[in-house]
Amino acid sequence: MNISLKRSAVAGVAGLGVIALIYACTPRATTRSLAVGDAASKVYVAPGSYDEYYAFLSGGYSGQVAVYGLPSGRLLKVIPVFSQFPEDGYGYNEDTKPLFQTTYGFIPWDDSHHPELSMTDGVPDGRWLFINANNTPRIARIDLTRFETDEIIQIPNSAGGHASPFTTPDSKYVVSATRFSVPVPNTDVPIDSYKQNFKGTLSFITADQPGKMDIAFQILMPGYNYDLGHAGKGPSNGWFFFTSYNSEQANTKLEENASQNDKDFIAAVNYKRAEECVAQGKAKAAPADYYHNWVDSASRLAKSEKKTGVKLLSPSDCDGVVYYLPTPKSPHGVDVDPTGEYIVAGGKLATVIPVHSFTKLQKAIAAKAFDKVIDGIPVLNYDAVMAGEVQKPGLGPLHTEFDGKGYAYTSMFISSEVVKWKLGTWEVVDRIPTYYSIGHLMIPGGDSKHPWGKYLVAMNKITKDRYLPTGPEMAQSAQLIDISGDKMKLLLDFPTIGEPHYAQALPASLIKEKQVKYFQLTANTNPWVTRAESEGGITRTGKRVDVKMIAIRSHFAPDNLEGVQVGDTVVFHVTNIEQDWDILHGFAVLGMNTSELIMQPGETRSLTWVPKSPGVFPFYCTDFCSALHQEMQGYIRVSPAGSNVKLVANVSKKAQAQLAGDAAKQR
Ligand code: K7E
Ligand code: CUA
Repeated sequence: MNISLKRSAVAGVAGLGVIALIYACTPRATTRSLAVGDAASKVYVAPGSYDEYYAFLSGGYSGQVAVYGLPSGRLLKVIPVFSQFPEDGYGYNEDTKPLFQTTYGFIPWDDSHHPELSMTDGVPDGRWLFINANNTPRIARIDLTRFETDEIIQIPNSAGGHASPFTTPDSKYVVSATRFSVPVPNTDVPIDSYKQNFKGTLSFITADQPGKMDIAFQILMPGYNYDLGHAGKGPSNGWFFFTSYNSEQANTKLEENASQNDKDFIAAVNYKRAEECVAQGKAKAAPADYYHNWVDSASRLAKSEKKTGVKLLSPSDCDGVVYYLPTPKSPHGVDVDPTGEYIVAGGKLATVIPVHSFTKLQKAIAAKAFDKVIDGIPVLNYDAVMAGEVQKPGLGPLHTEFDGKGYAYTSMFISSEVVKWKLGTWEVVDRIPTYYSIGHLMIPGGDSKHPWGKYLVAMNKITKDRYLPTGPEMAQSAQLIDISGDKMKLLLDFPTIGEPHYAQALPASLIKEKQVKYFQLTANTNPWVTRAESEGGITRTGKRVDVKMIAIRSHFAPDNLEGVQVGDTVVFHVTNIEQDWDILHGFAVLGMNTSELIMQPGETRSLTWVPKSPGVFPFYCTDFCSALHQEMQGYIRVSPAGSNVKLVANVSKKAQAQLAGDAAKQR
């Protein structure tokens, strides 16, 4: 959700403003009484005990992912994805920098909204988590055996990768639809030529092979704003649904100008049909440059490749590939129920929750129940595809998830509540206030074929007084709600990082036992690996000096270096030769212009340092690793340019003996 919507929702939209303000000012007193009784015991996970679920919350404008345990709401880890992370050197060290390569150059930040778990047969399988970059459209893959970002692909012909990276039930594709329509390809045209020149794209990206993500094809769409998406499943497997707004095609003051039409559209995409058309050569080869970046698993070095060209499919060249489902008033979320029959939209300015039927959609297509055709896309008749409308659900429906027991839960941004309703009868059966202005909500597996319908996490937008105040910006928040009974119960608030848009969660048992504990030193193919002290040293190539070092409790070796000169570029390659779980070392040198390195066990990391003045500069381990951690240090001497100080790295007696032994063996 963007700021302008927040503003209009809270202060502007005709007739709703007053109600919004009333809801938004619900006094805190009533909130206290809601989390009573056995709530505390339900979220209490005793010290040393594990949580039942892993939850992955988007970090919003932090660009990262935060991992929480549920039900405790304890923060377990921040996984850096699209933003540099000095805590472990991600995006600062030489090894991971290529992940941030784009056609716009090196980008150290983005805004991430939607984490999405990989699935097998429509159920989260715990292999990967995908997440989108909203500003410079990209999709990242996180490996859940290491909780690390392994791959980032840029999406060309796109601007605002918001409807992303929702996955197909087999994880064959993740998608990205452009939020902002732009000229395709992007060229210099007057902005007010929007209607003629601006287009949307829906991108299908292959995702089932780690390290090999690629743009399979793009579908060229009318110049609307594409907002969110979800794959079909079961009977609707092979289809993808995307919401769009601004069917008015306004290019200024969208707040008003894009809220004129009574209905906008959900694009129903038959992507199996798209595959056929692409195979038949009906897509045009279009120019497009983009980067694909991935981590090589043996060296743990990120690589970057520039790609050119995409297959661009126009709906008018492939009949049956896209249909429009009319949907009231600027829809935001689109969610498909576990059976795959119902397609639920969240019309953020609508007063009902419209539900489309996949069976009726197929019938309407067969009967050609079209109201009109836009750019080769038939618009299906609203009544012909409508399964039902949830009446009087509240105000500002945004997102819906499912409990697998026949109920749906919709977040209501303006009236700040979660509304539970029954699939099929469309009756509202329960509602619970949230504090305040809820955005997404999430049930573990709640957008899949198999929800684990015990908890719901509400992620709140304008939650500004749930915790001790912290200056002009207060803590963002999520709320945990018990949905195991007939009535929803508020259990817990917990603060989040950045702005928590969407989240995903799954039972801890699906990934807990698969965790990598350390990297095999013998399998490390980094060209600068140092597997033993005897392999360390210092070498000069012109003005570049490379230092190979080991780190082990509790020393670096070598730890005294001389012969470096002002004007040199020094690259430290430090290998953590520990082969034990959770034994990490760090590395930092006085005056460096980057973050520390953190080396996981068995891993090599490289840091570039350009000394600017003569002197002796200490370096040290930044990660407390043993009782003698504070002894884990060294010095590097820097002499003036042209000095005749010899290039040396000290070698211990033990390493000398090792070297002598190796030499003897070779004789
Ligand atoms: Cu509704 Cu970006 Cu999915 Cu925020 S988005 S809420
Ligand atoms: Cu190694 Cu502290």
